[in-house]
Amino acid sequence: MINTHRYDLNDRTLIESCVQQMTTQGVCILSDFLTPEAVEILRQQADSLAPQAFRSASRATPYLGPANETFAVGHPCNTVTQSSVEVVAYDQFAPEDGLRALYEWDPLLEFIRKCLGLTELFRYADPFGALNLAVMRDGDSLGWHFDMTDFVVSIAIQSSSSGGHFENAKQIRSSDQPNYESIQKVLHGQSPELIRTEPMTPGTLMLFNGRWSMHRVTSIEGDVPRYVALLAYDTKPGTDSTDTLKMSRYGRLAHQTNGDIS
Ligand SMILES: O=C(O)CCC(=O)C(=O)O
Repeated sequence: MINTHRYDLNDRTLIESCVQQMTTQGVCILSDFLTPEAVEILRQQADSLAPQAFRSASRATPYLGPANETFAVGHPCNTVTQSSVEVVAYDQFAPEDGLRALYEWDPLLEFIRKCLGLTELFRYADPFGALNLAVMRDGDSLGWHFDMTDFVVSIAIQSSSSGGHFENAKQIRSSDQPNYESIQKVLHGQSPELIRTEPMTPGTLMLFNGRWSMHRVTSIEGDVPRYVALLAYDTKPGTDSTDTLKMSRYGRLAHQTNGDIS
């Protein structure tokens, strides 16, 4: 599935360049990471999986919480944006589905670990959240937000006919600089110079640190759904998400059988 003519997963120069991009830019785009044949297979499988996706909608600040009205009107902590998306959860993929095979393939895990400059990396232990297919249809969008995690790995599978752009206000804040002023300008459309559109063409693998870079997906237009795979990892083994997050994103909880989480 991987375009090994262009990307040798053991190539140290490639890995060093990814580490460098992640360190300096917080984003690393590997276009044509998958072969066109693989993208077509994944697209067809996504078409079959998409009807099972769970639809959710939310209104939240860029920090993913409710508006805090003790801040002035227009302040990022008091500004909510709308998001809506459908998600196919990890447990809804068949073992032979291409995306699942790719996610469970150890050399890819190793490659991503090295590109992130980490000594250890584990697949996420959330039975729903480890691998997601995000399906966005006409009118769907993801509002400006920061992620709660240091990195996200995504693979673009299908673009919508129009809209659905991944916009990024790159490294707009840092651990010691909340930079509310610039964030407010981006939120209110007053700083287009701070925004770039990441080229998420089908087959692209993107490594992204969304903790410091505010990002969104612009409104989808047209009948062709946007498909993006989200591959989740953690630096610690056994990391799971909360029941609240599971209920809001997947509409259900993992059920208990024989004392085991399944
Ligand atoms: O769909 C995408 O490209 C980005 C997804 C995203 O930003 C998120 O799930 O937080």
